[in-house]
Amino acid sequence: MINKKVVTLNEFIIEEQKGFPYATGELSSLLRDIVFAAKLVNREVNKAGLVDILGTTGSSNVHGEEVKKLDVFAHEQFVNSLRTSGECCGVASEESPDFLSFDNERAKNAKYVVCIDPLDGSSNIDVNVSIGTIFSILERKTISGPCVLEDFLQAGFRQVAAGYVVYGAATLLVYTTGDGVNGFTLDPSIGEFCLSHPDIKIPEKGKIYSINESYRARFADSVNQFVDYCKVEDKASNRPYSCRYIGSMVADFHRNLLKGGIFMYPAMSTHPNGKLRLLYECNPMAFIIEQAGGLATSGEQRIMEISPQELHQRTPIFIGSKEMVYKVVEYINQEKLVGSVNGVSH
Ligand code: AHM
Ligand code: MG
Repeated sequence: MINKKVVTLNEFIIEEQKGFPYATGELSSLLRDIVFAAKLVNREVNKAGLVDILGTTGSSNVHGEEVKKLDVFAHEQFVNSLRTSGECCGVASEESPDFLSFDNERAKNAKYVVCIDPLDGSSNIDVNVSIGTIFSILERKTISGPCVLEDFLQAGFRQVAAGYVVYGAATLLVYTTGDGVNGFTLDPSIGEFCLSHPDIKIPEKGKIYSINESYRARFADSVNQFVDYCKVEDKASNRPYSCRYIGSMVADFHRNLLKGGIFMYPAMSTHPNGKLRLLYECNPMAFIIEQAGGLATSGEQRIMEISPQELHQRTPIFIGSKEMVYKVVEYINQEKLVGSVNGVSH
């Protein structure tokens, strides 16, 4: 049997850095700090089933310590790791209404800010179904001193790195620094992420569509027409496509990235901007999908070109295999055209 050399994430990051002769190592170091926190979160996620034995959240455990909700725990791990990293001057987290600015001397002059959803897929946390962490790294706009809101409010095409961790049957980390997408599986026996999915490319033609169809009555007609199109029997285009929806963006996205498909969280009559957040859910996934050869749009424009106005801004999203995204946009544009002809706007 050929004994293939295992490439650990650390080795990979160092190799990748060598490709940039002027790299200072700050980004590599920041990535490692995020990965370290992810390992701590992973350990806790794996123990989640034991809460009934060790104490329910909000109560005290056998050690007399308060048992924290997992999403709060995850937020604290990432923030602590980034605060002490020295490479990050502030964090915007789904778990915090305002961004956090780090005031220690090294952090104040650090080059990067991080936007993060520490534990996404909240409805799945208590039921042992895959959840994830999503992160986006931006170079700050200000030069030094405490970070400000404008450092975070940058369009997605300015991201220098983005990634996610899926805590599933195995724990995987997928990330990009703008030079392709690579995936690493955590080997729990050695505590290292090892390269398992080099240079990921999403198939151009997918066969999976992921959407919460229970909101059908709230979607635009064009979205429903696309979903109906996915269900039509047609040998030539391999339809009907399969519907798969876990309700954890990271898990749904990850499956579609590897197998080919589209994930949608559209605008709804009740939520005109959909549900998902631009800075730490949609932008990082859009960066990854484009690097893997796919597309991400709000239906109106490329996700990574949206100019953010607020930290927790939401946007509708259609993301995945090129052909499927083109198709749904075709329906959306058709609806707009008909609307403008009839003097109705959607
Ligand atoms: P959360 O940040 O509260 O976990 O919500 C985000 C999650 C996504 O992971 C998932 O795609 C979506 O919410 C599912 O929402 P819904 O239950 O409305 O389909
Ligand atoms: Mg979330």
